[in-house]
Amino acid sequence: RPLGERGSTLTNRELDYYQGQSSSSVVSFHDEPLVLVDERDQEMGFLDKAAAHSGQGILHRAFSLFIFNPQGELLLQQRAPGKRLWPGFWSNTCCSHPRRGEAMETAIHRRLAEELGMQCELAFQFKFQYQAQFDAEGAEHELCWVYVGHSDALPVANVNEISGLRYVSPAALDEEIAAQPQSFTPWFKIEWERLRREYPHAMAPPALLPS
Ligand code: DMA
Ligand code: MN
Repeated sequence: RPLGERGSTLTNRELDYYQGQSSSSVVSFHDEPLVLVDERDQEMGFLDKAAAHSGQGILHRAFSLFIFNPQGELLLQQRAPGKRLWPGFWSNTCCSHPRRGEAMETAIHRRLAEELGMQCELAFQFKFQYQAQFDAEGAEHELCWVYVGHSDALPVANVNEISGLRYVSPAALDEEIAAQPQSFTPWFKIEWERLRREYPHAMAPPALLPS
């Protein structure tokens, strides 16, 4: 199957095969200026990424993307070994932060292209605040906006960010999280539970995919 062809029958085996085509451009930087916010998501200032994630973390604006294929399966990513926080953990399709002066709408599409080589319409669902400690020196502390998209496009992983990709059905994912909670990132488990409970219609595949 040529790269770029829409693959509604894409299997996890094909997904692995095509990762041979992965990109390796550097897309994350410790000195990216992130947006600090208060509990109501009002901008409070700016701080570089390393400082915003050190110690217990300083509340900043972030996003999490969930992309489903036409079978209603979620595309999961495994975080690359070089990630400072939660390397090797399985997580939602894509996560990152808008930078100083960057609109959220711009940031989500930028990062999806940088990490997965994908373009996809994304629908905002909800935002929430959480703090999660990774180790003594680092944590996430975010006001995170959650988006859902539907696509059968072939993802091509950026190897600096992603070490594995796979599709999983919602029911199988529920079981896996219950059996192996330590394999998944903390924000992903919170977001997944809420999407399952409150946003089932958003996860269901649309009758016709936009072309
Ligand atoms: C940060 O994700 C955002 C969330 C929601 C945890 P990340 O660590 O993958 O982002 P980046 O690589 O930009 O630091
Ligand atoms: Mn963060």
